[in-house]
Amino acid sequence: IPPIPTPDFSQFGPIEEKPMGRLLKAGAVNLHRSWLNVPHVTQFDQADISGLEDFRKSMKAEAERQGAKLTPLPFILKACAYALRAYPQFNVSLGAGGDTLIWKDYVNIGFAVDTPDGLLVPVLKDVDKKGIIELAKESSDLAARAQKKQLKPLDMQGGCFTISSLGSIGGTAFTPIVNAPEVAILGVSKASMQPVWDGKAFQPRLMLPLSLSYDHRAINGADAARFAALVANLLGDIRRLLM
Ligand code: CAO
Repeated sequence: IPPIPTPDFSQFGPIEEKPMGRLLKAGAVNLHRSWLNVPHVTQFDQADISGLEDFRKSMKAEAERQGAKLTPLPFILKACAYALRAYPQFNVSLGAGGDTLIWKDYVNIGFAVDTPDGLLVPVLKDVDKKGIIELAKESSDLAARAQKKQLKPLDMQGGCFTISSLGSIGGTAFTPIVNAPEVAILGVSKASMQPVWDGKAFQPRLMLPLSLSYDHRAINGADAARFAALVANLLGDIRRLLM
């Protein structure tokens, strides 16, 4: 790879060169490795979360009494766990030689946490077996420990899939980098009210943008479209999670 030139920036204005922090350096290595090794494609979709938001808001006080902050994240975790079981080709890693697939019969999902020192990805274990309140509590606890640099190595290992949620900040879509050796990652952007045609008229609906990046060596585009559509359908009517 041709190196990027580093001119003497000081000839254009004042500068200061500082070492990168440990976390930033580790993140840079991981992201660069994934970017160079994985042929990425990103599939975009959107979920109508109008009903989910009504339900979430109606459950917030009850969740708080149980010690949980109910954000959209635990519902997204649950929908992804369901989709990973429905489409197990997303719950794989490529074998060392690149000619085998390692299929996993467990569903652990990491989620990106933005900290002042860089990105951390704690992993929730057995997401398919846990309830929404439990997932809300565990994800808040892991995010809080990530902020305080109290995560243990085991808290960040064993992930099958990652969620990167920028929904509390903004944006309409982005192209997340697969967290290899996982083969897919779901980016979540900010939900917004959109006019949606119901066949007779436009209705105001709360739409959540989803960006699913995947390793095209392991997953084909049609399956990615199916996976994203399933996640969108599950979030559109969370009663489907019981089916
Ligand atoms: N659309 C609209 N609002 C959203 C939303 C979405 N997609 N997702 C969250 N929100 C809302 C929440 O509901 C909450 O509002 P209420 O208090 O009214 O319910 C508010 O935004 C704040 O949410 P939060 O940030 O406290 O909680 P979270 O569960 O959404 O996110 C965490 C937790 C750890 C994922 C988040 O704090 C974080 O660090 N995100 C950044 C991840 C990141 O950097 N990714 C990039 C990686 S690649 O460089």
